[in-house]
Amino acid sequence: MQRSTESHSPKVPSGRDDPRFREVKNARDYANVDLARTHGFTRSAAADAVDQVMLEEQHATLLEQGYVIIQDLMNSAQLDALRSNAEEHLRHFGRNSFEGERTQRIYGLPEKLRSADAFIEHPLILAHLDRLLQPNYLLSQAQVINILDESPAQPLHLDDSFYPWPRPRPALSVATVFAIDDFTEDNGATVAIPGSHRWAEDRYPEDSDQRVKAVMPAGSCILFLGNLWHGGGENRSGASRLALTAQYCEPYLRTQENYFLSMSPQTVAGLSEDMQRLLGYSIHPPFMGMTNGMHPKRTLPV
Ligand SMILES: O=C(O)CCC(=O)C(=O)O
Repeated sequence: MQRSTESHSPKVPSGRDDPRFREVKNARDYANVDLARTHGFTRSAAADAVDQVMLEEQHATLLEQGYVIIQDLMNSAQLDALRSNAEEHLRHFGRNSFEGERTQRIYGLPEKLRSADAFIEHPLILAHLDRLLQPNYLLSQAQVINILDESPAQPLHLDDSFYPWPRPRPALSVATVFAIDDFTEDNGATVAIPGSHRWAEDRYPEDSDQRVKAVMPAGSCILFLGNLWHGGGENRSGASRLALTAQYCEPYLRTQENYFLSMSPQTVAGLSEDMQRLLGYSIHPPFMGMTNGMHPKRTLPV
């Protein structure tokens, strides 16, 4: 028996005057036309309110050195909340010398630790990212890192080296490391090589290169470009060093953590606009990130 197709026939737009119709003639139109229509970059109102003079000074330092240390970003209540939430998850040690055999890491923070949001979406950090990356940049990964006493230094590395464009080039990602404990000379403060974000592909750190330790009080942060050589420091202090790191990448790149799998839609629906955007509930024009031809936010429960 032949089935009737009448009820399934699509509504055909009436022609070029139909507001739903967008003409795409060539590659340039194709890249600029918002085929997903509702991708609009929802700017963070809090990031817009940041002191622009201070932001400009920090930005200039960041571009010059490849990093900037920003003090007093988080208050003691935010640090305490993070510390107490993290405690129950600090069970695993690194699986290799890069992660650190005497280093504990918590992955998947946006699902596990609500107290991490205040670090990940800090308005000043977002204001910096707005200057460094394209709209709708993504959270690539976020971790709590606890470097235990007697941990050797982590190998120096770049955070965006797995994207296969030869250096020198602009950074494809940007990272923070927040001090939850004070970072001191001997407890594993992040180590960076100033200016190394300008190095070519075939240049590697030598002993003679200047190294800087991000010695800073708890609540401060080192913000750095993904093409800067850096690593966790050696800890010989007799105590552990707790930190939170978040990495952000251009909106057209694959993220390190897959938040679509590690986070339930119910959890995402309850998050701020900024967090939703960072977690990939956005469109990079013309339609990267769509779900069934729609804006991915339309998949979230209301
Ligand atoms: O713990 C730190 O200070 C830096 C960690 C880091 O760079 C990394 O694990 O990729």
